[in-house]
Amino acid sequence: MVSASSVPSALASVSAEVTAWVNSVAQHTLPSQIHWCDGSEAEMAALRAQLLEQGDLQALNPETFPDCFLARSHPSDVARVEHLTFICTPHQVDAGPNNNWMAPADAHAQMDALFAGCMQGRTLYVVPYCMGPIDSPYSRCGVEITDSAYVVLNMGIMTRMGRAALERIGREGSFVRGLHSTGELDPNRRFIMHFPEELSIKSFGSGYGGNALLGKKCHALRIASYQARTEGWLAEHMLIVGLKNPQGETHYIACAFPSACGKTNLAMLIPPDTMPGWEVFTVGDDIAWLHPGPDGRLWAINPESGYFGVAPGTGPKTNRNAYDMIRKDTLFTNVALTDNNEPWWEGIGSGEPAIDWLGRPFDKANGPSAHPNSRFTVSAVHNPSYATEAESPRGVPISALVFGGRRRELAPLVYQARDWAHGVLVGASVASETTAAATGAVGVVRRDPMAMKPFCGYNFGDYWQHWLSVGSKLSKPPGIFHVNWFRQDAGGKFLWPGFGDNLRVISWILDRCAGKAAAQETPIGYLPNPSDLDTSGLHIDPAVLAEILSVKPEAWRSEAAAMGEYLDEFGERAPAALRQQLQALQQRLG
Ligand code: OXD
Ligand code: MN
Repeated sequence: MVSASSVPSALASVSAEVTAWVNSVAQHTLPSQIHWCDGSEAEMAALRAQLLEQGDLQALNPETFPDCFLARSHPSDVARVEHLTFICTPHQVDAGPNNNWMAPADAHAQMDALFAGCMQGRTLYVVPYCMGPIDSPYSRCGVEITDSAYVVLNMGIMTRMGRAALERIGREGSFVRGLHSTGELDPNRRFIMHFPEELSIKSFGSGYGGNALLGKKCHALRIASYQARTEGWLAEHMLIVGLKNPQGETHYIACAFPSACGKTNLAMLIPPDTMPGWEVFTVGDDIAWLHPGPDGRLWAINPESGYFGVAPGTGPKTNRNAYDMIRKDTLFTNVALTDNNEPWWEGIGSGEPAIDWLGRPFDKANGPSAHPNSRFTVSAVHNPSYATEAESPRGVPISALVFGGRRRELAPLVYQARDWAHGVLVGASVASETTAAATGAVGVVRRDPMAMKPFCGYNFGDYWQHWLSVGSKLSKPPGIFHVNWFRQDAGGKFLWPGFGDNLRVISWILDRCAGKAAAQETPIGYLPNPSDLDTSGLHIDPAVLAEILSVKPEAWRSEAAAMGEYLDEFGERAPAALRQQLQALQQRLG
């Protein structure tokens, strides 16, 4: 073990608290060296060179994909592990039925046993990072200790990582402590533990993104949601996108969809040719931190600085911006390769796979060539639609909040909640088919309130109460909407074209917020009449449009009853105001 005297002199202003913590972790995990990350390009290049030499990274075709690399994870370590993810609060009720729970002392004992001596022969990397623009009062810092150079490279893209973050920590004194080791990548010795009251995380046994890049889901959602509750703001699983209409006005919306339901695509949407004059600016594609502003509006920052996007399905027709942005400086994980050493995945639109994600010659009998949850990690500044406002310390004002899920039936294309409290019920009722972003069955409908089921760091009952109280601080609250791009007919054919055409729905949403668009009042909220949507140049059967813009009271009565049962799971923590909203919905449904 080396001592913390190895703090480089250029980083000498490190706070004593960080140094003491790094020292105590090193004494416990026994690394052969300690590396304090400064976040420089030279440091990243050296780490890439080291991983290339070890064979843990592979360079891709330097002509067509310059500075792009492929990493292959352990085949049992390809997604978030919700069943091994815990919230550790002194009282189980504070974690709620929405989380796995363990008492903090037990969790620490279990994790400390796993971490004992686990870094022998390895380097301990100290990764200081800032979630959000470095000069924003809304940003929060953390330090991740990890023994994975792959994690450091990803954190270097996904967060403001290095010297400036360490300096801010030195000034502020407080930071989230994230301790990570890949261990032996043994699924039986894998846990992701969160200690919200201590602002700390311990993650062992996985190198996969959401389990190992602790700034992302662990800090920016689970710990931050807890912090946000105590400080009066919201940490949400939402993309943030700016839309400039042909009249030159820009409005921002934040949208919560479960993992792998198209947040990245919507955040980078390309307007259809039949809607000239619209422009789209991406602020973020996964996480939004929302603060009531002094002007009574809700303001959002994106705490991340990169995208950890799902590769399959990304092609020139579905997401041209993403397709273009990942042609340089991109780290791919678990994608397939062409015989020209270019990355490949299902839905890329051209080429053919030669080598599958496991490194075997491609054989379609083995299933998809790229893992369904294969990813790209890339800096946000490479996105052709990147919004410079993503750097704004005060964030962007939000005109509409949009919830959505992947549902074959029931939920119409779009509807608007009657007001904020009804919108909280709409968000709490989100249900969606599960995807490959987490291990477990795919395609099963489950409740995923606010798309936060895997990410809320405390009891959902308290969380909905917090949503209601944030609303009461907003004199100009955003409108709240629900969308469903995924309606299918009996044969499994999608009824709505999606992608760029989703702008037609967003345009209606923005017009509703501006009081300019008509709607029909239904028991579940306000829906556009087919004629209220801009369908110019869209080839959609009017009967299909009418179908996806209709409400079936019988099916909604069952949905409301199921929602009542779901709220009952939260007992007295479920806010009375939410139950009243549900009763009012049931009355309207008759
Ligand atoms: C993600 C996820 O990686 O939601 O963003 O799983
Ligand atoms: Mn996500």
